[in-house]
Amino acid sequence: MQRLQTPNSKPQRSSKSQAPLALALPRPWFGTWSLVFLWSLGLGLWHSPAVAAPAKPNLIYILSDDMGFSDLGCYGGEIATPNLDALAAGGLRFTQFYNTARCCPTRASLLTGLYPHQAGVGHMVDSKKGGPGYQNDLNKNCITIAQALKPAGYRNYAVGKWHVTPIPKDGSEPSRHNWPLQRGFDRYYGTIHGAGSFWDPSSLVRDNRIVTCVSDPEYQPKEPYYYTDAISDHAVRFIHEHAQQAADKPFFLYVAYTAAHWPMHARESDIAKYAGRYDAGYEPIRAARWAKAKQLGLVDAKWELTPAANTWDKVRNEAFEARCMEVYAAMIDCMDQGIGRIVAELKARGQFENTLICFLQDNGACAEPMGRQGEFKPRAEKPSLPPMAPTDLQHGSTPKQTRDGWPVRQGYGVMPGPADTYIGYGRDWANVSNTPFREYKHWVHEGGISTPLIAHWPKGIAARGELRHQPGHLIDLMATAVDFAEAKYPADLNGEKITALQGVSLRAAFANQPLPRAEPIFWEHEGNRAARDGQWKLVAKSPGGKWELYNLLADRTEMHDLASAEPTKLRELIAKWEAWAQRANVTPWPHAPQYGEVSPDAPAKKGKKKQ
Ligand SMILES: [Ca+2]
Repeated sequence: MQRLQTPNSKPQRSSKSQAPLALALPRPWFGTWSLVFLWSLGLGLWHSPAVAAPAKPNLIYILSDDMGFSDLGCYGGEIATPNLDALAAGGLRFTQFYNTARCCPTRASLLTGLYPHQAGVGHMVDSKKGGPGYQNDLNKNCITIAQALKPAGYRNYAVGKWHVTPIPKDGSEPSRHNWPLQRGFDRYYGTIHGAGSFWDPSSLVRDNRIVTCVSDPEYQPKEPYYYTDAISDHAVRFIHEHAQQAADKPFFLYVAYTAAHWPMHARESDIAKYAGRYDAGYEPIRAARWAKAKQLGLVDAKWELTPAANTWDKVRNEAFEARCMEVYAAMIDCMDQGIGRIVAELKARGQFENTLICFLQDNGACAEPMGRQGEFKPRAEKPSLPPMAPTDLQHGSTPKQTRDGWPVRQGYGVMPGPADTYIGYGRDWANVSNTPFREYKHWVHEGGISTPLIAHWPKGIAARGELRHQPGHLIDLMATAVDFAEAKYPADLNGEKITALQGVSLRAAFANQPLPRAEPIFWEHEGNRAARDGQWKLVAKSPGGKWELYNLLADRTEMHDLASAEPTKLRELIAKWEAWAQRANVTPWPHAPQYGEVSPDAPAKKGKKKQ
């Protein structure tokens, strides 16, 4: 096992005996600030320009991981998300906002305002490379929102999952060329890699320094470490420190939660809130979400609900499946509690009114069978592996053991939640999460790419609790940031040409006007392809799959393929998609078959099932 060695390594103490430095940090300030507040009132300084909020808004973009369209309470779900629901009630909910169907491409697109292939991240950072669109590391022809906003006077903070540059899994020294601090952020706390234990995340980094959750002297919570809370605590900390160090400047804060990506890990106190909630299975939950989404106006009652992925009577182990969803709900619940703490800190600093908060999800719900296919492994009587020193590192997503020596277990029936389990909640609950849409993470049918977007900004958005139906995409978030920050998106930087912005500012949609988008929105991931042009959607599944065509106004659940009935529209959209694929480095792609080609090995596989 590799041991962490950095110049900043300190002598280690056990987490239990270590003073809770981080959580203790904000508290002394409350007293101090109360005194300052009373003093300033007495002297009539409350309206002093020195303490006035900066005119430019702060921007907070919050991204969650692997969640479905209907999980949040304000999007039809039964999971308790009162803090996000309150932001929705005080702001806007977009009903047709889109991501790119997968972790890395979504982050690359959100951060740069480009389609992911234009930023070099057409696939995952640890997958095989291809042409310029598939170097799978941010390229030199893109900048992040932080890089764009810095010249406009912003300080920039990032917390949580980064996942736009590779990090070696063999423990060799990583290149930091695309880490947040080299990409315009002033402070960073989070994980460079994409997934891992919530109890002991791998690739954990503070600024440019690799840390472990138990050896990091700057953050030792009173409760056992849990990554979602660590992300929330650091978002709060950065807002707090900003007020202390740079109150005259606006800030951009990027908060990338890993909830509710596998593994299903959550605090027992949060899981307990959902005990028994899912015992009746998929059907009543899905039906309730569909009904509530219709009642909220998020979906059209005329659309046909897609078929269910499974029925509860076919489930092998009901207690296990119900527990998976209880933990999933608890993960989201905990994230929402953290967002509540972020909001409270903004209010305490007088920044809530002039901060644009956007919340969205990075891809549709996840059907990957992580940890569910092997044989059930019971927990041993006692830990069977050597305990880890606080500076010991485990690399990659799936740890072999917990720090106190329990082997990490997978297999159908392993009850998720604790640190010695590594389980996904599976396709059938993902289908419920994506109510009412088809498909999942990876695919670009509506279930893979549809996300809530909550936008809240009391000073900048007049509407309260309204819906917006304008189609939007991740590429619009850079354009929105540049617009409201009064920043200039550069044509070149350090001698490198910067690819032109692809999105449009959401300003018009905030005022309930149409977005001035000149061309369709496009997708490609693993050969899954789509274009959205007004009410029309062109979409195909797999590199060799045939094109389908849907009228989303009448049929957003993609149940009635109009490819044969509307050949002119079909050809028009295919031509637009092909032109985009060429200019955006989508083709040639690293998947087989190449776009437009028949798989070369198809005839050779006689007797095998067809693609
Ligand atoms: Ca994801």
